[in-house]
Amino acid sequence: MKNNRSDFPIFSHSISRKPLYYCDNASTTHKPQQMLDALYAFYATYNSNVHRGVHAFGETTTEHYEHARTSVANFINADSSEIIFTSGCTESINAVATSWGRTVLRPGDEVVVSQLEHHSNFLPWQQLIHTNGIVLRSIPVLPDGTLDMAVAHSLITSKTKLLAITHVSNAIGTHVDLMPLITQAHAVGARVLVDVAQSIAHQRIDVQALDADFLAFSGHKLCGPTGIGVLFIKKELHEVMPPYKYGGGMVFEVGQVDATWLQAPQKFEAGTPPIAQAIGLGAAITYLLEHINFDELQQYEARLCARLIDGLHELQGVRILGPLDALKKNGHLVSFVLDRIHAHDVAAYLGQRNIVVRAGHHCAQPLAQALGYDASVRASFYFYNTIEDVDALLEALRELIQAI
Ligand code: ALA
Repeated sequence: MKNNRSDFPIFSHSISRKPLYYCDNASTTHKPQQMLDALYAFYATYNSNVHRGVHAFGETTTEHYEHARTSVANFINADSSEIIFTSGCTESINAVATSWGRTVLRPGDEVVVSQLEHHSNFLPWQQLIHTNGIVLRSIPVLPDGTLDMAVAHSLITSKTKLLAITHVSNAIGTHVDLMPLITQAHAVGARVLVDVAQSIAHQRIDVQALDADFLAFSGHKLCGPTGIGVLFIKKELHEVMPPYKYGGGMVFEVGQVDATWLQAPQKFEAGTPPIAQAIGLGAAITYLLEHINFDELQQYEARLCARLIDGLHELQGVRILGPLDALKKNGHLVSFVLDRIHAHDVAAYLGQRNIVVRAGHHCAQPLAQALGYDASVRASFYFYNTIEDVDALLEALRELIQAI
């Protein structure tokens, strides 16, 4: 697969002019020049607010902003009105919990999550225990890091009002088999939120095929800027959901004691939105669609994972987390723990060699507790990674383990 590294200025500006072995794409991806150019063009040539000025600049900005919304909608097979721009995946999920959750859920209603969730798809639902009296159920993980599907099916019942589930674990890379869970949730009348933050950059997502009611992701994990997220809300839910924030740009009419709102998406986008970031995200999606074959990408990343997993097996005292056979077929990240060296120390050591990985619980503490580790080292790949990145990582680990 073509690695397109020449499109990414960061690789020619690496620290101390040493090669950069960037294996932290699950945290954030790098940015292609084409996306940076779109940001620059906005600020340098037509910078203004959206949906307000009737001057030409304002109209141009609004056109670009709404074009970005259409690009996102087309990318996931949604209608533009179903795409809400937020500050990130975290805000997207919080928006659903605040608007839909607090309005609709009653004491005793059940929300089903899983032990794989990132905190951003766990804490907003946990808070509804205190505000709305809901019951939070969690699908357990098995020792190999996959979900216990038998228990999952027993947890989704007529009391379930929402299934809020990740597509791919950010911490250990497990792909969740979503369709059986979504089908069952809908059969009992529950709504479904899918957190695709960790899959959207690596495979094509179709909200209609998934039949998700809500879908959330961040822009910065698919070559877009930070500060932009997407919340897809199925059209039939727009009326029942009140705004979750209030201010300019979202009202139809304001009276002394109440107000009426514009239709979605404006209803959910109070205040000046992340204009540059949305335009940047649109450009990032255009870049990916023009340069990346997603089927090839998945196979390529899986080959990098397989090489890393095989190499780690040869080292002493390494525990690799997650479903290894599956990661070798469709993974893009590998998490592991060294018996005698804390993950933070490993990451710091690697960092000195310009090998960038993430260490910690990866904002998924319930998962770390279930699998019995407090911190892991995570290497996560994208199309610009190469075999050399994997080999540099393995070589550094080999030296570290020998030195201890
Ligand atoms: N959620 C991001 C990660 O998993 C930051 O690293």
